[in-house]
Amino acid sequence: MGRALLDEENQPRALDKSVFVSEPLLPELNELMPMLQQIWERKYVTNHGPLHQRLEAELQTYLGVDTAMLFTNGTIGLITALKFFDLPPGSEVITSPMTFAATAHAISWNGLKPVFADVLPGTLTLDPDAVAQAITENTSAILGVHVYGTLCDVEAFAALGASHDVRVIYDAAHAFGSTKKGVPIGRYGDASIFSFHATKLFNTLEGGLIATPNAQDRERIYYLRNFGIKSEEEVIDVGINGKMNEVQAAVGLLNLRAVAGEKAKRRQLRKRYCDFLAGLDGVQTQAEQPGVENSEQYFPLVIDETHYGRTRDDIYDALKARNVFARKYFHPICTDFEPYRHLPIVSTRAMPYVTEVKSRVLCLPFHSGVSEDAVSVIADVFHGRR
Ligand code: T4K
Repeated sequence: MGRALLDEENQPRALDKSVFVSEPLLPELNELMPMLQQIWERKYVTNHGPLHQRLEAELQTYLGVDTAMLFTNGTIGLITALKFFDLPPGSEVITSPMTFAATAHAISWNGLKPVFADVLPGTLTLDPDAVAQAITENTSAILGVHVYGTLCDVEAFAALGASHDVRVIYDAAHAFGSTKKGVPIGRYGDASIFSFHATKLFNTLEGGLIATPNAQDRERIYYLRNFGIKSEEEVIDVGINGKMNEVQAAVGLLNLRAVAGEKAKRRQLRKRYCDFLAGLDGVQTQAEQPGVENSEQYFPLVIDETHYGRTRDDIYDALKARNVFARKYFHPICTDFEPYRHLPIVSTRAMPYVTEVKSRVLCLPFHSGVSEDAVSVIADVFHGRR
């Protein structure tokens, strides 16, 4: 038997077309084109245009909040939200290291000090006991992250915020449309910031939004978003340029109508994944949270080599060899990055749980573009089949 044939036989079954962790939900071009034509005819392309106004109003209703302010991306939304609360310069904001770098950067960009606290086994969200331990007289806010769409313990943080007189803010980049006991997630805490990046369930190509449960927040956030301009001759605040343009808004208006369908497909995919992962010792799927509507943003796993026999990296590499590009979100964690490397992680344990779990996390491709064939290739990898 020729060597070439042997090699071919030894090759794993790979997909012809690569599949990525995320794939943007995009409107049909025939629906988008007439909207673009209108924008071109109006020649009003940004600065709170009519499509921007419509999208903002629709999202305020969809998210069930009293203030909903669109932003050009989630990071500028986070930076602006922290600015909005006028936290004392140099004060401490407690957050999770298990997040995208933007969460910590937004704190630093405001001249505030990020303080990292441990996460909970099971949910991988910020541990309220570790946060309580991290609170000092210099703490001005808690910035929880609904990581992967798994919700923080919002009741515990409300209690901590009230008893220590600190703000409670949520990075809700992954929690679009989530509810807890029927209450929209943007109604918890002082503010929640969503991301509408292309990789998010609901996207405007790039985009973001600050939501708050208070209607009176709208006016100042409006000024902060637009250089602090009140009139042609008045600038009343130290604002930034955080405006979303009309093309982003047009994509958002169309995508908002498609979100329910995309979510339904992701729920089916979640079930397919859970079915073949069930019974695999050492492979933990996302925590089920009773009374919570999951945002269907990510499908995270925690892979424990001691029980499963293979590492997270073994699986990542095996998937990659088959053209399946899973991601190790969020490893490295923030404290592995140069700007935050010197900072400790406050924990109730001798060794922070996040430093153990970081090398076990993996997000599988999670969107309607994941074919049945891809699911079967991924199942083969987890079950050690060629
Ligand atoms: N807070 C949290 C907790 C966040 O996760 C994020 C963003 C933010 C705050 C900040 O929000 P934004 O300022 O971004 O609105 C991606 C996204 O760029 C980022 O938005 C997201 N979190 C983060 C978790 O993921 P990368 O560096 O992983 O992106 P990239 O380019 O590697 O894309 C991932 C995969 O998605 C690619 O393998 C292919 C696919 N993809 C990507 C893009 C850009 C597409 O199919 N089409 C595309 O256009 O950060």
